[in-house]
Amino acid sequence: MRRAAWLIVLLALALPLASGCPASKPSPAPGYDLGPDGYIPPGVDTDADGLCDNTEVALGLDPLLPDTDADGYPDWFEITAGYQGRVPSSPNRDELVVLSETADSTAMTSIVASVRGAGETFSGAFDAQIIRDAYGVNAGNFFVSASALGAEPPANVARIDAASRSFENVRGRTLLFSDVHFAFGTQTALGCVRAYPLRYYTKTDTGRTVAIARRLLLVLPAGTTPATGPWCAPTGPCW
Ligand SMILES: [Ca+2]
Ligand SMILES: [Ca+2]
Repeated sequence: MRRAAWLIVLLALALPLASGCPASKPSPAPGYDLGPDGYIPPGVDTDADGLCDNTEVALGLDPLLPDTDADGYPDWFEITAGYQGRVPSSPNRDELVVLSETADSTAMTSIVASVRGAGETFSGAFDAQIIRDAYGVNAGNFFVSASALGAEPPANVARIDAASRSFENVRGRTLLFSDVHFAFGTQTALGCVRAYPLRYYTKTDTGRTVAIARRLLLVLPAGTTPATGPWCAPTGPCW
């Protein structure tokens, strides 16, 4: 009797696996036709956003909508740049830095790093992320300079060297303020919306990272927004 009960339990556990449909398998959005056998062929991009249907279903995105969460940022961009295509607040709007596609356009973002010092020197480091379909450039192409500006409380820092982005002999819990500047300069205008993720690291003199500020540099033609677009489209076959 006990053996029969165990057999029933084992069968109940094995059946969903045998059918290939564990409870956690992502389902396509309502209205998407999986076909009679539930198979999504590779290389098909129904909404023509650069992400293949099978990728979108696997990530829980809508293969019929180029912008699943309707936040103005296309699915392909959010996935490529490490954001969440189903969360409208991602990318975080506080992280945006906006540059126009004109030679005289400049932009600045403020960085605040909270550190606890024991006499170390803390320095800032700019890092442009390289993403797919970035049209041959990244945030580094628009980077002009970064400077160490000030500290709070000021007495916790012995010396600030703006040009080398460093705060020397920091003692105690301290806020370190820096600025990062960008310019469109001589870059080529593409006439479409694009965006480049970047990081600003705060490191100790031994190279240990103590704070990371994340930013997204938006490059916009005149009169456009991420929501209105048009976005620069990804190239090549879907992935
Ligand atoms: Ca797609
Ligand atoms: Ca989106």
